[in-house]
Amino acid sequence: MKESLERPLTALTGAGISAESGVPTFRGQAGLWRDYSPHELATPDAFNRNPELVWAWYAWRRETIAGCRPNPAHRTLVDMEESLKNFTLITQNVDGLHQAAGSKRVIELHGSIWRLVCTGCRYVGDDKRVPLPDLPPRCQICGGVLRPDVIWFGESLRREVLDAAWRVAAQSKVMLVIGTSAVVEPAASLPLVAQRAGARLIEFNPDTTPMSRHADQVFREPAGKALPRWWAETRGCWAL
Ligand code: BJW
Ligand code: ZN
Repeated sequence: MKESLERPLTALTGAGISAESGVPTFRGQAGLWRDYSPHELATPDAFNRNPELVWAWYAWRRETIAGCRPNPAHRTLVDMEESLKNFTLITQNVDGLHQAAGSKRVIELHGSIWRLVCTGCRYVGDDKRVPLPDLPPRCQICGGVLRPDVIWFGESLRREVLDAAWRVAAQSKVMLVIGTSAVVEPAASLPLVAQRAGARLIEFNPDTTPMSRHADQVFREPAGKALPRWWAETRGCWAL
């Protein structure tokens, strides 16, 4: 009997899942934080001090991401969503590549680089233009400075987004932890929440992370290779 039929499967993704698409990760040898300081670019203070500098960095990243396409790991998660009754994708990524691949239900913990929010009137809207005509971009309603709708260090995640992710984690029976260094809180706690509630953890990451010692199974390979293979081998065990 397929005992796992109705068991909720959850995936938590990080920057590593987009690495094979050409999107730089944050940490590690080729990571963004090697050449750029998070304190100068990814905090509300940094933005208040120097919005031009922060926007130059985000404009460059938007341009880079715009030239990237989803890879087999993103597409495998689309197949999981389309095939399974009970699958949830939680991502820390702001690049939109899960949606570009075709994932419809994505919990975006850290927001989206393709959405802007006004620091004046709080207007929020999608803006996928690359390049943006003016930097920093301005709000059409109040003239205030727009910022990327992402979560910076020291900022709280949206309450409803975090609650949803926490709930899903606590109900998971298997959580796939894919391409994250698992050091940024509160995202890094989600696999442990799942495990404490009885879930099996499966990590897909070429490198060791603080999550590795908790994982029940580890694939030390690029996600674009290991995830499609894992899914091809196990999809028959899940309710389709
Ligand atoms: C591959 C691969 C391949 C390569 N296949 N894999 C509790 C304890 C300690 C600190 C804190 C805490 N609570 C809060 C904090 C502070 C802070 C924090 O966690 N700091 C730690 C770093 C120490 N957290 C926060 O500030 C958060 N807010 C918060 O908690 O609010 C409440 C609060 C506030 C203040 C004080 C206390 C509480 C907000 C965190 C926001 C993170 N923002 C960023 C930027 C988003 C916008 C943007 O993109 O511009 O989010 S930082 C950056 O890190 C980004 C990512 O989403 C996030 C996680 O990174 P990720 O995805 O794991 O990427 P990498 O690069 O780290 O790892 C890539 C991995 O892929 C590696 O392992 C590779 O090996 C692997 N890989 N190729 C598979 N082919
Ligand atoms: Zn405004």
